Amino acid sequence: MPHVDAGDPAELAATAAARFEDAFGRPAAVVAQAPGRVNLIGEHTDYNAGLVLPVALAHATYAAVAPRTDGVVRLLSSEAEPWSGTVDKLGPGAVEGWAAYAAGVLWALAQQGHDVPGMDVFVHSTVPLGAGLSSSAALECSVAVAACAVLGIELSRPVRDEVIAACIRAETEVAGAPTGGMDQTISMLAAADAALLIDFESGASTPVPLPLAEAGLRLLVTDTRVQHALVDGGYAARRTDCEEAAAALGVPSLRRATADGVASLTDERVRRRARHVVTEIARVTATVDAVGARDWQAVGPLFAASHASMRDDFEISCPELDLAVSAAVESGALGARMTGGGFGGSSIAVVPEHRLDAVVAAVDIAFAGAGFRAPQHLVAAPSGAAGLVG
Ligand code: GAF
Repeated sequence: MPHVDAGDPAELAATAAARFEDAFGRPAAVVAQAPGRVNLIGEHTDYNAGLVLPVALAHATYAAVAPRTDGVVRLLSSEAEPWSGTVDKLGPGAVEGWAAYAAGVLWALAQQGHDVPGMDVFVHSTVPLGAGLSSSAALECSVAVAACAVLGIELSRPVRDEVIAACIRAETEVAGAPTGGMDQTISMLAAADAALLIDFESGASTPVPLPLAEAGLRLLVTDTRVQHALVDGGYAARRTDCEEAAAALGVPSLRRATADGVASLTDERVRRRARHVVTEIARVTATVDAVGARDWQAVGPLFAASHASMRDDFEISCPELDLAVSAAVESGALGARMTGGGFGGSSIAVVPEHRLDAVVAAVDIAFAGAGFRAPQHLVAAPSGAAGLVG
């Protein structure tokens, strides 16, 4: 099956270190990795104080880093233009493009009171870019973990929480993507072989074991290769609609909204946005229950309802995502839905292992028939959290 390989962590870390040394003429002090993610269910609920259920991928970003004494920051990537600047000019408005995510992390760590020195950074990633699989958070978290090591900060649980907060500030304030925190949280707190139930009201996160292998199931992720960008206006507009709904209902967030309340909203678009959020939060709870009961059949209708809600009420799907979902279900997936921020990006399907090749082939044929660009697939292996490598 053609798919995007996660690669071997030791080899990828060695590659990042070797490219660092080639580029900067000295060895890296540390190499850190941080995973991308795929969300099982719970979309656009994080910034509504709701529930999400993401899984960390084996696909990750590797950051090789060494400190400098002159306050200069140099950022290199195997996939993008180099950037350089100084540690006192890394904040909002000072950096653009991919470098804003990495530089923004150093800025946010300094804002937290850390004495951040200049740094040389080389990043190398197997997280598909612009595929809705959290390449931005993987970049942020890998740089943050490496920077903490350079600063001599041990990666305790409270430090992981600080790193999450720093990465969210980098993304929202420096890169300008008004995202909700799910991606940074799963990258820093994931547990292997589990999804993570994150409650954005209480702040609690609970691993939900995913015994997929014992059920003969795999998680198939299909990247439609319709590039999505969270700095575009669609994501922010959805967020504004949700805030408007909460304000109209007099609740602090849509987590506190009821179905009756939502039905009473007079603005039709805002009502549909709120209905998506309220029903999606309920679907997260139902999915956790189904997974806990090993009732995988129950996941199918929940995924279907989630996808329909995003397509019709939240209006963040696209023809390619709709086709990836319908072709997967028609060819044997137990359930499929679009995943992530939307406006392109990826779908996720729960597929019996013996149907995996057939589902991939069916999606490929459907895309070719529709005249769409060929999609890319990967099998998500629920993986652990960001950390140092070696
Ligand atoms: C993107 C955002 F970064 C997340 O915070 C979340 O809102 C997601 O879209 C939608 O569930 O990944």
